[in-house]
Amino acid sequence: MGRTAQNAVRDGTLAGGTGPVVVGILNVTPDSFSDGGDFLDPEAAAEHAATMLDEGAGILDLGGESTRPGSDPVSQEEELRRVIPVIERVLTVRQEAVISVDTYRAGTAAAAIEAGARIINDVTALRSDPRMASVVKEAACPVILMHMKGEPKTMQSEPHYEDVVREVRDFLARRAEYAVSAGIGPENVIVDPGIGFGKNLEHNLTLLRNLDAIVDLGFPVLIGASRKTFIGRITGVQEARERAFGTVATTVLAYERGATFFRVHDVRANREALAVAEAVLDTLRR
Ligand code: HH2
Repeated sequence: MGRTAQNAVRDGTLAGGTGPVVVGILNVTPDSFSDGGDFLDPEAAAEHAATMLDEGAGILDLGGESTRPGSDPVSQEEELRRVIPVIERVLTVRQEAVISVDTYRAGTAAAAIEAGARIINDVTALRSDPRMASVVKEAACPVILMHMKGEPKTMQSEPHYEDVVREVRDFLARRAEYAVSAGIGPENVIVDPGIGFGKNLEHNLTLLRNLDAIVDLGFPVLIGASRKTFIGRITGVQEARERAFGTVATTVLAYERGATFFRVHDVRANREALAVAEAVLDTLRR
């Protein structure tokens, strides 16, 4: 697929605008690393969703299971119990909301789509559940394919790569090829290098620095660096909620290198930074 291909995912119209898209994180979990327990109640979740939309989120990414390093999986029943009422509540309050669901289970994805979700964010890139590709194909919806080395329980214990950029790029190319061979439209594929998923500080920085190698695959790129540990390591900010400033640096640099989607907790800070970056770069891209 050429870099110039136009579609609703690539040009941002899926998210109600054009240009870079802020994906607001809505974790309906008791144990997420930076906002665990804040939005378990559908009412509180819907309120936070509305705030993020008002602040400029084009998409809301809703997750019912934490994938932070060391986390344990939950059952599908529990995941559904957390996620579905929130989708319903958010769409009651804001019919226009574009909701993505962060799940690697086909059953959860199907139920979420039925409830009104429009994007699937699979951090295992269609590797966990053999039925996931057909659920996405049937729904003809966009899917985010993320790179992860290992699994959340153990992925941060000394991850090793010969060449992190090449390995992540080749992995994403293979997973995109698999998705397309399973009948998913290439225009619905979004790729994500998986910042912090089986990567140490140097790996994360190398990937961000060389993001153009991932962008060159020809698919829209999503970056999820928000409040992650490596930002705390660099800035010395221990409290994850306080890492918005460092996160903004990753957003701007990734945007400059060609990423389109920015999965973040702090919507306003990232939206405003992107608006300024966009205005500056626009003079180059015209
Ligand atoms: N990061 C997290 C979860 N889902 N999905 C994509 N596509 N890319 C990411 O980088 C990504 C993701 C982890 O962050 P968070 O949701 O804040 O934490 P937790 O997994 O603890 O809920």
